[in-house]
Amino acid sequence: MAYILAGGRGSRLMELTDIRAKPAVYFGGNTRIIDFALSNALNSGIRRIGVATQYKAHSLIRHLQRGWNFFRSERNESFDILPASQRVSETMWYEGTADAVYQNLDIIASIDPEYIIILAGDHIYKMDYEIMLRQHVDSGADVTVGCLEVPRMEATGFGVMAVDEADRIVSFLEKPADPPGMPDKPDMALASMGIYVFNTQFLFDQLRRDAATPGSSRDFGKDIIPYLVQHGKAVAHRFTNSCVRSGAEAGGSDALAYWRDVGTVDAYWEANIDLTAIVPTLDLYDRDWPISTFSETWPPAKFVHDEDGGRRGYAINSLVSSGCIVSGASLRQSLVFTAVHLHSYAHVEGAVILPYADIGRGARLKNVVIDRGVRIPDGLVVGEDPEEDARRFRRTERGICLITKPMIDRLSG
Ligand code: ADQ
Ligand code: ADP
Repeated sequence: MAYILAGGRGSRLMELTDIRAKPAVYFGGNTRIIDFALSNALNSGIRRIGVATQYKAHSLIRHLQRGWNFFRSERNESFDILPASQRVSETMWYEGTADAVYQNLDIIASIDPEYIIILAGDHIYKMDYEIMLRQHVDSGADVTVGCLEVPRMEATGFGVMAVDEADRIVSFLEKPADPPGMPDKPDMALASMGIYVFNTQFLFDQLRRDAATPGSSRDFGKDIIPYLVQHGKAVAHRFTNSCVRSGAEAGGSDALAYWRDVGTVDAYWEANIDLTAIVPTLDLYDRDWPISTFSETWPPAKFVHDEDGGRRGYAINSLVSSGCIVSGASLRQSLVFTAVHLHSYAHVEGAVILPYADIGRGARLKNVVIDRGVRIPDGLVVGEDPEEDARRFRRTERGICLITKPMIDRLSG
């Protein structure tokens, strides 16, 4: 069984997660972030899935119901959406990530899987979890923790581990201020991906023990994993290209495969814009490892180009989703989601435009993220005057502007 933690807000995405949880945030044209973990599970042969939700879960739950509700109990499959519903105590929502599993122990018990893989619903990657499960069974570990190498200075936001020759974890520090480097690569640290394989019965025992431990924050990274590194057998599973069954990723089987947290507006913009590269590292067209989703059916994207009238409608190095009408507007290095309209004489470059947005005549936009349904007024210019941009929108350090509906309303108000 795969159990996906999808309850966190992802507050560093700023206004993008004001109305939806991070796993529900749109990514890649017609998918959402959680579709990656779900598709990995499906492609790995897992047919029993639970998704724990909490923060602003409406958009996420609607997406899961529309797109992922096709599992059938008579085929021994299950798909459960598990919102925090105060099932254990009438005063407590999910506290930490471990609690988000603990509060549903009875539901997991009724499904009765032998092994359970705990996943995060907020990472972009392709991974065959069966390889991790096999390693878990072969090594006889109590818990197997997915991990990857990250630059040491970036590891402050991760659980950081040290391992012995057999990849048994010998120390684990959750979000250390000064992360320890790897013995052979002092500038790199071995970071937890926040994904874990357990024998279900063993996990149950640990969750009950943790729930009875005063002062525990009921979290995998803060409590359960550090405890098992001390008192049990915790083993690291290294995420490399050999964990991507389709083998589409370049750089040899030992090389680090594509994995992104997209936790900030900059990282989110960059990972989306990366898809417009001539050969992107993340292949969304991979038939061996499809990323499934719920997607509305719209007619094909339409481009209106009227040379005589001076309205040139075209897109260069861009992805344009179905339902879009690009009428006399130009797009460069942009990713446009479903049913967006761009009107004449608009020029857009380095733009991530979420569904149902409308880009007014003559607008000039550079390096922007435009939220769902935003109507960009005619003639608006973004990306040419940093101070003006910062006054009106959420401008990041690297100069990306996030534009949401309330920000546009304030412009005219
Ligand atoms: P964090 O990245 O801080 O650390 P955390 O906030 O614990 O992750 O969230 C992990 C996952 O659980 C996310 O998918 C989130 O949406 C979800 N989640 C958070 N709170 C939840 C709740 N109350 N109910 C349901 N779901 C919830 C973790 C590990 C680190 C590891 C990083 C890798 O603790 O050791 O390095 O993930 O990103
Ligand atoms: P502009 O892009 O000049 O601001 P419109 O938004 O009215 O003007 O669209 C111009 C062109 O885009 C139309 O002439 C038509 O070719 C195409 N278009 C707009 N809406 C539709 C639609 N619903 N179905 C098909 N084509 C459309």
